[in-house]
Amino acid sequence: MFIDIPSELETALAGLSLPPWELDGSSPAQTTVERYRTELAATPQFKEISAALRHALTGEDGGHAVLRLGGLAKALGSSDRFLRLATAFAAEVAVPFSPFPRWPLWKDIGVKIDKDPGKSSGIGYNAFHMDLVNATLPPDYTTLLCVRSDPLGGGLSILSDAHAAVARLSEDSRALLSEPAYHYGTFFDLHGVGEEYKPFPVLDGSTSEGFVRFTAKMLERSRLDHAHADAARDLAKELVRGQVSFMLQPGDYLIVNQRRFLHGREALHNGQEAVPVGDRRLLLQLFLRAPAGASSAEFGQRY
Ligand SMILES: O=C(O)CCC(=O)C(=O)O
Ligand SMILES: [Fe+2]
Repeated sequence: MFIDIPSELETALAGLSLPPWELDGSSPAQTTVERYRTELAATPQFKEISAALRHALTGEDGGHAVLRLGGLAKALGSSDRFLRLATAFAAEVAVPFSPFPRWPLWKDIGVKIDKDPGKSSGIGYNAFHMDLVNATLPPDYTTLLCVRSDPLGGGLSILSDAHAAVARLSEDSRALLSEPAYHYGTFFDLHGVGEEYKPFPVLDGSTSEGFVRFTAKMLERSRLDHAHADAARDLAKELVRGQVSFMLQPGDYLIVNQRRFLHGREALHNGQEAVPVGDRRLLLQLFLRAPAGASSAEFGQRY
């Protein structure tokens, strides 16, 4: 679901000078959010684009969107001004926050040759997962802003409808996935995402809006018993069967509703060693929390 910015709106947005955001704890302060909202609301066609964005994320069959901010990225460079605009769009969807107390609001995902290739900023296949899978309250949305694509042409983004994949599984697999038999990763110094959930069930038995608490990375990195691992492998296969893939271009802003879609990334192209660090793929990541009890559509209409 790609959302283009009409040129009239693009011109108006490029002309805004949003102030730097103030933080209140780990989120932008309310004064900042209101200022951003007011400024954006005054631009032509903004309301339509904002509504389209929320519909893509929360409407029936929705769950993800790519907002194409490439024109603005070109006009503004990857400057603070551009990042403020992206933050303002994010704040239209839900509440931006950083779960990592010592890190800035936006976290760099660069390319590190020496890292576990299957993890964030590694060079390999980053298998289907949700972010902060082992927290009791994972972020409702994970968002990735593309600064640079892989200059060698790898690193397609992959997405899959988690509930659709679950619906294709056998009852036996679903029953196993509903048991608290799964665990993954560490939980350290995190903020605003509840507590460590260990062991967790992949399916919490609730509605279609419940998280499918899954990461295919646990198949290789966690010790799981045979039956539960097999069920998880079935789900991983169905996710791949239902996947869509696309290349994020500079300025593309991918927003994923983690209650509906799982995400990942194909391997970067071979030969990253030869690419200067400053030319390698670079994404910026930001997490969003939907206000308690409100769908995002309602959230947007309140302002
Ligand atoms: O590199 C990507 O495109 C995705 C990274 C990711 O999913 C993560 O770091 O959690
Ligand atoms: Fe991720």
